[in-house]
Amino acid sequence: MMSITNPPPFVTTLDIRSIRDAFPVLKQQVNGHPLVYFDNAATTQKPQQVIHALNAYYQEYNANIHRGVHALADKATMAYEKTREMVQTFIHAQHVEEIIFVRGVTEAINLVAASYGRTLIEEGDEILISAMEHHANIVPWQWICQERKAKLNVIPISDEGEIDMEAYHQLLSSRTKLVAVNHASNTLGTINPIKEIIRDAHHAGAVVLIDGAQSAAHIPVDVQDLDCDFYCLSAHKMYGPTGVGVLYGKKELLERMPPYQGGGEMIREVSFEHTTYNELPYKFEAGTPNIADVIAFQHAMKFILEVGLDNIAVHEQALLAYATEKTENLSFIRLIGTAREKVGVLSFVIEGIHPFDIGQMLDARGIAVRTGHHCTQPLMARLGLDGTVRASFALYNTFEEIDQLVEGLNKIIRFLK
Ligand code: C6P
Repeated sequence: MMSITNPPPFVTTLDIRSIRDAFPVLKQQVNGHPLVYFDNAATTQKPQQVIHALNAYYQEYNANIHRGVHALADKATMAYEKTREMVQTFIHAQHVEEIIFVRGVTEAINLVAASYGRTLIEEGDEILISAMEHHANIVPWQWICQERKAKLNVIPISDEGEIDMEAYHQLLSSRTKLVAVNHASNTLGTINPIKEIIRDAHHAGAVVLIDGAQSAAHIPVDVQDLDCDFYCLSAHKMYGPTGVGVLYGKKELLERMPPYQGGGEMIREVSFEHTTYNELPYKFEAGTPNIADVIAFQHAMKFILEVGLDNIAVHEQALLAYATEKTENLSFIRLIGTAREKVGVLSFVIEGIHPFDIGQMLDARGIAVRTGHHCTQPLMARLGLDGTVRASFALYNTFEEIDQLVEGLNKIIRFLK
């Protein structure tokens, strides 16, 4: 990964023109300007293959899965289960039944909190999160700590936006039962040293959940090598559809955990007196799932693998290095999040101008960024900020688009100051 003090040359190995061709949404004008889409940490755009897969399901074989004996049900079930196998390959899970489909990272974390947390966290236990977590990796743990009379501890971060590993080691103890941190921060871009975090948590006897919302489309993930206990993904941040995510969990843990929701599919046998549960992964997939979007997600992963995660990382790191250099040279910009290892997220503030106003003025030039607290209010409080402007990059972004962002910022400043 890139080090900001030692950036790689601004080159790419990707054929950006043909990649961009696959994304119909990028071909439009917004407010009279060609769209520059820099809101990829919120959600990425979808390639034609994914859109086509959604259409094909509804036009050709819409049917409920796992239940029917007819041809359409069979075809839909096979396609749905093929995505599970592809996720297994994508994150290198040992068993296919360790892959559970959920709505996204938010639901994955809520599932673990409700199931694992409610049964295996006890009074006096501690849960450890970092100061740069998304609300989705804070609120469910607050609830469990209140309910189970456990304590929520927070690992501090440096001003640059890196986890304070010394403080982490001091906070870890035999009372720590669960550590939940993100692989990469949505607000700062920081890539956290999760392998070390996981190893040390295991030494203390804690299980580890990794929020992979901002990493899976940018960094190769190998859950066996990481040895994490849970890993969470959102398909819509990986060029796939909204409403689909994955909870990976180690089989032996998932087997010990009670179901999260009751209903069809998650049962083995039901009487009015007693219910027994289905095997993994179906124990955690109650009701009719988001069939079309799960199937289409397969095509998003295929797209990523065909381009190659290593190539994607090189391209996005070059974009980040270029954008960092260009914006660092603007006297009015203060970059927020200058960790040594980052994904393609550039957060910044401009003294005296509200991030929302900058976002609106960039939008008037066709440039889409996100502004505000990015669902990390405690992080904003730690940094003493109300919010930031965030440009987040994906594999279809170009150096010219970064030039347009810089030109836009210069014009805003000339207009306002
Ligand atoms: N971050 C952003 O613009 P869902 O909404 O369930 O797909 O993902 C939630 C989530 C969890 N963790 C991290 C690190 C995230 O970045 C997100 C989503 C978006 O930054 C929307 S707030």
